[in-house]
Amino acid sequence: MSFSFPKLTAEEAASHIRHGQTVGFSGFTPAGAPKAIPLAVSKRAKVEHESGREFQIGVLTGASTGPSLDGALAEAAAISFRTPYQSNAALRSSINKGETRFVDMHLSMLPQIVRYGFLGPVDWAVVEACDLTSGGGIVLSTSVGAAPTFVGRAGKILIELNRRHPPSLLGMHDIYEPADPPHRHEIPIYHASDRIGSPLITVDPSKIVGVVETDLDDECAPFSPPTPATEKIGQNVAEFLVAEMRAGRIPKSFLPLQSGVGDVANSVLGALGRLPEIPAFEMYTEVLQDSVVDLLESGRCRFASTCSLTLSPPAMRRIVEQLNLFRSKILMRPQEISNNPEVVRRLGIISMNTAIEVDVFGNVNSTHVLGKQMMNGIGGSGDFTRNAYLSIFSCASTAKGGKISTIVPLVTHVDHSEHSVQVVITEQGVADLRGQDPHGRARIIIENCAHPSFRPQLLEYIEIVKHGHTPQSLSRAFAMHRQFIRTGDMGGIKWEDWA
Ligand code: 0RQ
Repeated sequence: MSFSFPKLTAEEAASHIRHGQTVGFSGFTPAGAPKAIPLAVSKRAKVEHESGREFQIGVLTGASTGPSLDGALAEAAAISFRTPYQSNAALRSSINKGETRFVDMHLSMLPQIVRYGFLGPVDWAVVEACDLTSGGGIVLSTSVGAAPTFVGRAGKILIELNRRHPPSLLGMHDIYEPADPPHRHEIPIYHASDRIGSPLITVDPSKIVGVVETDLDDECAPFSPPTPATEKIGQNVAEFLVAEMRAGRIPKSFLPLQSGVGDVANSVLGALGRLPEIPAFEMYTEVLQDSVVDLLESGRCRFASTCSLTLSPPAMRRIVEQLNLFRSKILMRPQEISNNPEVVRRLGIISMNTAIEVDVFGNVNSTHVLGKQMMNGIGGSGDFTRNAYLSIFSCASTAKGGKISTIVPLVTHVDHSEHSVQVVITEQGVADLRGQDPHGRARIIIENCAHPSFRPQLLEYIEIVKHGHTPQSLSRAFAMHRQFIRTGDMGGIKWEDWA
């Protein structure tokens, strides 16, 4: 398609953005995030800082982004405020030093929070597109995220037209923005594949200030090779789901799956694809990783509703080369729909996310190391977990070379409470918490999921603190963490020293 908007260099586009403004960038994970304009903004920030002038912006995106956006802007000390999720080392460091204010938010809620004005005005929307019309039609690239809301709310819009993604991606997006209360209706999705919206975003063309043309791959990080622990976790999850099917608690046609990001999630999906007893399934998820491309190609996954194609460049090329096949099997939705609690509850999603630590009662910490250092953020894990038919958390039973037990007496930060977490899985085994009181939960989690080197001390803890509906000792609950801070090891604890 053709368009009549001014063509700008990235530097010209960046020169429009002023200190103190709030920018809503497209992208959900590095997929579909602008790359050239934020990089140019970061260079500009460095120049301003060298001249002794302030230059920082508020950054809103769908979720995390890549090195050219979060990475470059954080390294240039150019982000004053960031929400809702991130996973970049430089930005993480800036957040943990207190230099960037970070609001960790459920991803499904961000668009309406922006629309309600809770975060103040959005000055700019900077959006990556694969096609554009003069009438203001924008075909997004490899994610939807919160881009429809950002362009709707923003005073002005800059477009990065990325030629690496073909205009024929048209038809892979399903843009639907719910009306705000009191006018909101139910979201009419009854199957993962239901299309309810428009294939493109339409904006007031007078808001589009210019277009920067690029030709760049998404900056999605490659996966680490599977470890024995991630392989075993994947196998444990897959075998648990088969047993649930045999017991009649999951229908023979199966239920749609949501899967988080990272190596564990990739291994789980690989294992599910390999088990012949699990029928071809659908996904209703927020992030589509490389393993799902294989499953869609082989027919093991019938359909994937997602918010982003978080794929390595080779996996993305496979999609583009077989667009006719994949167009009928993938739909990208805005995050307030891909992660919508109403739809997750209705479809009966099986959610599978990763924990940093889990306590013996089933509370999960997904975000904070030792209760204070932000890792990435809650992301979409809460949207799915709280509303899932079956909510599963997995992680390796130890971290940092076996010095840390991921099963602890009490988590140092709660993202998912015991009321939402139904199943915990490590490489050691499966703890099915359904119908268990806190005493039962503690035994099952310790015996089935804790590493053998930490199991005796955790069982001893439960023996010592056996009274109360939830057996707990306020003086000892963080002893393992406190000992790790002192000695670098959670093991060999003497509970009497912490009374
Ligand atoms: O540290 O990177 O220095 O080696 O945490 O841990 O085991 O590699 O696991 O990459 O899958 O990430 C929860 C962070 C897991 C992620 C989390 C250290 C460990 C390592 C990473 P190193 P692993 P993963 C969909 C859903 C929240 C958002 C979410 C996450 C590093 O899955 O951010 O679910 N989830 N979104 O060594 C100290 C412990 C530790 C620990 C692990 N107990 N104490 N360090 N580590 N456990 C996606 C979106 O929402 C977009």
